[in-house]
Amino acid sequence: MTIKLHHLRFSRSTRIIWLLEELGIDYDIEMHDRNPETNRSQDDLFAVHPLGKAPTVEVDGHVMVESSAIIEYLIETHGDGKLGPTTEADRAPYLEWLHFAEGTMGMPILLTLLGPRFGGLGDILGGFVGGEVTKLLDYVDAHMEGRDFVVGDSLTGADINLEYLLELSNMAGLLNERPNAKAYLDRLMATDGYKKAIEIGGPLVPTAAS
Ligand SMILES: N[C@@H](CCC(=O)N[C@@H](CS)C(=O)NCC(=O)O)C(=O)O
Repeated sequence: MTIKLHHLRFSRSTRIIWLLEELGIDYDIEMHDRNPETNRSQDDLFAVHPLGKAPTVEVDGHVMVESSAIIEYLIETHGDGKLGPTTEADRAPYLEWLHFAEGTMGMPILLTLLGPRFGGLGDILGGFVGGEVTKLLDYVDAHMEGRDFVVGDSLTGADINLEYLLELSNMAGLLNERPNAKAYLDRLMATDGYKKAIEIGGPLVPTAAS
């Protein structure tokens, strides 16, 4: 049964296009647009899953949401040994980093980017979120010192999951003083798989040309 990815333009479902391209497996893709006024997903995505979130993937008879779970499942069941940890010792850090992206890092980064659109986060929430963002990005920057990939010596699903949040962080200038994280992001964005994903799904955020 063919895997079907529901891709919302300008969103983190781009990372699943990247994953599927790297895995080299057949898939169908259905494009969904954001509501031009609210920037939220619309009825066509809610018709697929009650949360109306992207990515949503139809796979093995299940309609699946949550990037980290989708990445873990697709690598495990359709990966043919690709993009997972290459040693038993890497398995724990691989799962940790794979889930760190959406589990701990996602919300503070997203709130930082969305805050200005909603009149700012205010002193209390803004202080909490700002402190988290500093801690999280410093952690990634320190971890990437002397490493090419977040775990092991080759690209894994954990790198693919992290890239989206690092790219958004970089757009907000948050990697300017974090050279290891910035160099890591640059390397990820230079991969053929990432470039192919952007070619298919479009950029992560609207640009003048899109
Ligand atoms: N933790 C979820 C977050 C999913 C999510 O919030 N996706 C955004 C796209 S970046 C979305 O669907 N936004 C549209 C909306 O919520 O209306 C994941 O990693 O898949």
